[in-house]
Amino acid sequence: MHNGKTSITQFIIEEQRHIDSATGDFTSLLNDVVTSCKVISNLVNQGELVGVLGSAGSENVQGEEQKKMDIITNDVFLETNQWAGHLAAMASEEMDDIYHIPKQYPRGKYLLTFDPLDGSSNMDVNVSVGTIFSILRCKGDCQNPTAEDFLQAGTEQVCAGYALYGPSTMMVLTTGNGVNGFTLDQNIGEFALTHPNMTIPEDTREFAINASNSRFWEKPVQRYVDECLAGSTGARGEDFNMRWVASMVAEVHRILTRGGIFMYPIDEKMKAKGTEGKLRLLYEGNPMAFVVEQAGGACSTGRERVMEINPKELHQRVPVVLGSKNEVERVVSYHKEMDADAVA
Ligand code: P6P
Repeated sequence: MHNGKTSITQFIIEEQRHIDSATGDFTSLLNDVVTSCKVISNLVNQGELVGVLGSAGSENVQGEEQKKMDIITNDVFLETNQWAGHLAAMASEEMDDIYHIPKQYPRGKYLLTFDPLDGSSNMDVNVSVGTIFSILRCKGDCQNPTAEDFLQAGTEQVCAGYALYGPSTMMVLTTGNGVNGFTLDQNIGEFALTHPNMTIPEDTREFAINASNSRFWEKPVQRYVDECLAGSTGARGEDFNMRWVASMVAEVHRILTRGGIFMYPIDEKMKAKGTEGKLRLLYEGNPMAFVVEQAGGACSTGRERVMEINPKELHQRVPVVLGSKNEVERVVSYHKEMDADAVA
């Protein structure tokens, strides 16, 4: 407790009591993740003062251009989380294969997946970026983990959350016992509990989607967005607002704060390329789905609950429709109608 607010350290210790068979390992691991985000926050806030903007001149496994900060923040996570003996291995958007804990360090019973700097292309234009993380139990041979050990449904997550590097740096996390938000007090370098028990309103009049892809959308998505755009003159009878930050963490945080629906659906262009979506299941879809569901929202592919997907590969992509429960359910119902018509 400091200035009358609970610190994230105290909160995590109290949370540990809700996790079966949790020992100090979980608490210490989560505190190391928090430390990683503090280091990244400092780098993000300094930007070009420390020469971290711009391209690294390389590509990640997704074939996407890597920014310098993608690599720098990935290294921060590895260095901060590899030594304490809580992890069997790590996996990240920025690494082709899983990261084995170096032999000089003990191995633990947890697995950590993360997107170290989601929306990193926004760094160069000084727009909010974030970190997304998810913690799983290693159910296989923790001394010799493989990529297959990470292929667990989102319902198996022990903890998930994100850090948002915005006007203030915040961390939002869940261990399956609701969602809580913390703001970094830069004066003392500690996160304070500022947003207890975050919940998503079941209804919203605000949608987020990259409308430049509209010509590729499937009919249910097209129908939903058209109705939003028609506003009070159309089927919904109410006007809608639109947002698109191109930073999933910022979108999800806005939705946790005031409701909304965020969509990165599968489309005809992706189908033609044989991909399932843009976002990655293990370190974007599942952690955000856990947080959103724990806050009373919903997260679907449009056809199935994201957290029930059984992953087939480490960097598997997934369509995402998440946010205010009633709006997600409406989009799902439009998919059901279309799929039923297609079969009839
Ligand atoms: P687009 C960032 O690259 C990201 O993975 C998410 O954070 C964000 O929601 C989405 O992709 C933005 O995609 O196609 O608008 O650049």
